[in-house]
Amino acid sequence: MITTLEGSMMLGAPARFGIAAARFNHFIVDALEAGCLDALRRHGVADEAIAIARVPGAFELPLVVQKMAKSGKYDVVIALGAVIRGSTPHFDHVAGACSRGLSSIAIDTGVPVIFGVLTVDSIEQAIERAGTKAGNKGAEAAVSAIEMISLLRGL
Ligand code: INI
Repeated sequence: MITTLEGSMMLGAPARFGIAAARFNHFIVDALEAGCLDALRRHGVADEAIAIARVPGAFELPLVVQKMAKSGKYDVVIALGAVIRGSTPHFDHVAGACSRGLSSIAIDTGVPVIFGVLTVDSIEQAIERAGTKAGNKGAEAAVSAIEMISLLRGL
């Protein structure tokens, strides 16, 4: 018989959620944060189980996520941000450093890190993913966080 290990969307025991949110492109990130909080609450997570840290931009997310992950205070850390290519030469540096940093933190600490960072070509694409026709990446991040906590508890 095959044993299938997968996370549930219902958390049996309470869990603590750390969120790190970038201020850059805040009109987009605020919508991701609202979607993330709404999804957590609708899955029964109490506000007291959520802490939010704010950082200047996506480039700063990995350091703060690392400190949160190492603190022992959170079962998962969700990173929220929006890196928009637009006309800035910064894009590849910021998006690359952010995604590489975040993925290595999860591996190094064993604490799941959820990538709720939009990396898009235009503001229009960002808006589509921040609560309009392509859903809300922040809400998806919240659901992924719950699934990862549940999965890791069962491994
Ligand atoms: N930060 C973002 O979060 N998104 C961006 O699109 C962005 N662009 O394009 O420049 C951005 N830059 C700021 C960066 O994250 C740092 O905060 C800044 O360089 C200071 O270290």
